[in-house]
Amino acid sequence: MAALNQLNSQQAIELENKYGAHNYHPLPVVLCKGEGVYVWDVEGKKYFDFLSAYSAVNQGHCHPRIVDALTEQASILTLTSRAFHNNVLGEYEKFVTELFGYDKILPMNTGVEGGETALKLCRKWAYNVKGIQENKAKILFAENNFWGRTLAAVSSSTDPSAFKDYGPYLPGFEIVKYNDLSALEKALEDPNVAGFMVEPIQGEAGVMVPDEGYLKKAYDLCKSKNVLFIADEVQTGISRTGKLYCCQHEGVKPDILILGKALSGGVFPVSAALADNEIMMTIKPGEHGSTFGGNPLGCKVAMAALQVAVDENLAENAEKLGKIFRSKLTEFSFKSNLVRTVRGKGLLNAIIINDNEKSDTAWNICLKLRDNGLLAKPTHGNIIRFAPPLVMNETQLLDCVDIIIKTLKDFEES
Ligand code: IF1
Repeated sequence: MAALNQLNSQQAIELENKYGAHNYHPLPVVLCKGEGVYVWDVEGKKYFDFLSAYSAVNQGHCHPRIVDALTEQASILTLTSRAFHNNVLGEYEKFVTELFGYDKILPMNTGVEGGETALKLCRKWAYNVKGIQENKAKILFAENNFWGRTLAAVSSSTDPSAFKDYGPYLPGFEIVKYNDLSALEKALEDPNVAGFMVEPIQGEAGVMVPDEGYLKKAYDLCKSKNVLFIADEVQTGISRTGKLYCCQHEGVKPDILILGKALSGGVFPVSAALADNEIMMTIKPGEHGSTFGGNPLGCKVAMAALQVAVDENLAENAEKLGKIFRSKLTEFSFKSNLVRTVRGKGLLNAIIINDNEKSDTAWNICLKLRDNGLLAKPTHGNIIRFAPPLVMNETQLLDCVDIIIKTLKDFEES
């Protein structure tokens, strides 16, 4: 066996298969370096990254300003726990709440912890502010949602691959059809409903973009029934869709905003729930938290990651390049039997392959894309998500469009 740090792809994959849980089915490529929009495999092949670690690397791989923030703080103070104060947390909390326009932030680590925090805030608010009877609060979720892998998250899932054999499930969760205002209006008739948690664009479901105005009307319906509108912007946030966060496209300020992934630029796990005081102050000392939540290392990284997003105008760039991407791919789809639909917002896009969900066409196209130097992965069956780092320039984007179209054409003709 080669020394561990000179493994070839096959050897690295074999180690993962032998010693790691088989809870993923990765594309067969072994990456060892990332820089900006590029990643390299252990054989030295260079790729455009068109997944960005599911929109965690919006700022590009190993952004120097973010890595510098990490390395500098890492030799000063990494973790104190919240048993004590630290000199970075307050500065971070001020920075983030002013940037996003909220009274307060509850800092956590992973996106799903952000979601869990939002739901606990919603239930606390239900009993202590709205006045719902104890243990009677209900929270609505959209069909085909995805917000993580905890038992609460899978209890709200409609995807058997996410929830099967993980029962019994958390009670008090109800499902409404996504992008369906009458379904939401009907569900809101129940006075025990305390919140509606929804992705502004459903990522895992296949980049499902709701009708223009859906978010605003859904928000208004919730307000009319004194129900919290909770936006899961773990994947759509931090400039990905062409705004700092996606609800801003419709002028909606969620009652609770959940952030993760690119909040730290993919350098360190950092997530958050943001809310104003009426909601945030329902959790008292000792009623929620986490060992690493609000750690000084993550706070420094997140401040640098957010500053990069603002300073490098990543939202405007995503808006501009996303329009070019969708128009080029849509133009191609008119002449192609392979591509049925192109959809997305900013640089969160997807193509729907003209084949059934169970087919491996999308997977095989992604293998060809890999051979042609671009990494992407299907979400459900026949949908390929395209989400490059937001630091991509127009020339690189056009090169990627050429790779994608060439690959699709070759595939169609093969
Ligand atoms: C996996 C999917 C994407 C998310 C939204 C919360 C979370 C996620 C909208 C939880 C996480 C990740 C999880 C990762 C793959 C990826 C994913 F394919 F699973 F569904 F992006 F679409 N809200 N999504 O997308 O954040 O706890 O993971 O930090 O579990 O395979 P997390």
